[in-house]
Amino acid sequence: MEYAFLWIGFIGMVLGAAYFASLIPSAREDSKHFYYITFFIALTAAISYFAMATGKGSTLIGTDNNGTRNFFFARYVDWTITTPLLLLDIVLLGLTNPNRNVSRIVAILALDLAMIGFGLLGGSNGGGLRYIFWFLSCVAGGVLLYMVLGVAREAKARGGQVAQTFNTILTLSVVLWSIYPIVFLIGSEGFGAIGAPVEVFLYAVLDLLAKIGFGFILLNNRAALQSASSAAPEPRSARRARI
Ligand code: RET
Repeated sequence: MEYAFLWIGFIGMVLGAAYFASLIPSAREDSKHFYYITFFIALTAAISYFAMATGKGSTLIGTDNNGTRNFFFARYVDWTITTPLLLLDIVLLGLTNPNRNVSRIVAILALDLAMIGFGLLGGSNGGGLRYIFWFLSCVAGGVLLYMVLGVAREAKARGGQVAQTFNTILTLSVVLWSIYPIVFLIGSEGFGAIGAPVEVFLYAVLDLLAKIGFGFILLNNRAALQSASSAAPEPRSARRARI
């Protein structure tokens, strides 16, 4: 059964990627990067789902009670690539001047990689260790959320379409991203309260909403993307330096 859900995930990601690619030619030059990033997110997930659906994205590992379970490592490869790109979409929309916030962006991406990295260690370990890694992953995610809310304040101050679209995609992302650690905990990598098919189904729904639903909303708000990318005025010092 879980393989059927993996194929559905694959088809959803392919359709999403094709749709996002179809929007690229008509996108304005100064907001095209949003389209490329979002297309690449869907493409990466499609590859990951294909790997999992064909049995190449998982491996059997031992459980605490001497049984075995499927560990879907392809998820972590996918998330390592796609969650920083999702965050990049979010911060590039929210920040008035990304060029002058490079260290902030780097910190956000690094925290995200720590969150996924600890998750990988948790998911591939047994015993009590996995809960320690789960907790560390949540700590990284909590600090990440705090930093992203800082960007949200800036986006709100920009008003209009940018503030509105930002608010929608951020709310969607915060809600969906918070469910991942719960699925981890109740699934095969945690207590095992739900069966493998339910776990695979839940992750597929979350992934489709967090990537394709997210991209659909973002890329269909052209006005927001345009005003987000219209260059903020350069600081006076920079202008003077060029003369
Ligand atoms: C893990 C491990 C346990 C603790 C936490 C986790 C968070 C995962 C998240 C994943 C987001 C994935 C997305 C995928 C693509 O669409 C790794 C499950 C906090 C937030 C958005």
